[in-house]
Amino acid sequence: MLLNIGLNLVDTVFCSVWRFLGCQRNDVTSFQRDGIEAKYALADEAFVTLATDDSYSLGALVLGHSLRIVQTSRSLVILVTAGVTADMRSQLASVFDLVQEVGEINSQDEANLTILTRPELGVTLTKLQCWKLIQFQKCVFLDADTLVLRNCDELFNREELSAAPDIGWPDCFNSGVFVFKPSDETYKALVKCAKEKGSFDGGDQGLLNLFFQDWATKDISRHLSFLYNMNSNACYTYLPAFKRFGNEVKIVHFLGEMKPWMYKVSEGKVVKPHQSQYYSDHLQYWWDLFLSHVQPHQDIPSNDLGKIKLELPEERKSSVFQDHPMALNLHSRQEAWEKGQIDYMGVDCFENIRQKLDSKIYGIK
Ligand SMILES: [Mn+2]
Repeated sequence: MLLNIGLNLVDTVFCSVWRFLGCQRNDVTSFQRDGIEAKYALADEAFVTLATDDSYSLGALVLGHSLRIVQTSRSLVILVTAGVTADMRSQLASVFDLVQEVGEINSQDEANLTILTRPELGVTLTKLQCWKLIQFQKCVFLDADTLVLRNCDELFNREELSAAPDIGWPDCFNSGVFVFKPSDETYKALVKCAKEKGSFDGGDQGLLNLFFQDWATKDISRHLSFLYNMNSNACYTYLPAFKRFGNEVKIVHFLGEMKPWMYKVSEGKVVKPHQSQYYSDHLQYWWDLFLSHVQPHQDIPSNDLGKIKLELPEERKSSVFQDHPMALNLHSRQEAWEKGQIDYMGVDCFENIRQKLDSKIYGIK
């Protein structure tokens, strides 16, 4: 007993000194706690993300390191599903304080019963399981395709549900970054809402906007600044604002089909389909973190980076890794346009559109 208390004390003091020094965590021996990999006593607030396969886990690893670099004082948690391999889980455990499996089939769980009647909500309900992390008082959810540029621990001063407006429909919030309070009651109510109303966009964003439908009108303090969830494409839609505020951005969100890990990299530099200074800074930062913090722990030859762990649909596999990811096939490009996800700096850049018009009108190739 006394020995236990002593060991705990040593552990606590060691962790505090370790945190104070801001050291890399990878060097610390991990231990198992109740089947959960964890290294430290958890804080009562946490950043939470989710990975459903190994490619999103690469995003999560970079996100985790970006949070360590800005020296957050909160715990880092990742929810993983069966699609994440054991190797990847142990890598995740070197950055995250808690790697929590979710989405197991359990006939007692109402979420699983809901999936039986509404299979399209499967992944959505997986994300909602973040509300079950009731060991934490408050959490901030970050999509695995976000990247933290500056410390944003002040987000924990906000209440549920705080989020930034969605660039496509600003009366809705974007569910890539949100502040929430874990609670079994809220989780059950969300599942009930999913079952009864579904989601108007088929994903978690549509469902959460239904559930927290007074977000737009009730309390302005629940509106997070766009600086906490800046769509990495947005600088193109309102360039003067980006020039004015862009260097204050705290969290970048790589929306759209092309994720950072899908780009090619050559000698440490991202190969882009089109020149674009601002966007490329964020993309390059993502790759700088990947190359310095993630890749050294992967068994991937450097020229095969990002390829091996990716699990893309067959029809896209061949195209996304070409030098010019003119990539996405016509059907998915049309879908992306209809969803407002226009690849302004890639295949849909003005120069390409002009060339197409020229070729149609003047026959110029
Ligand atoms: Mn996202």
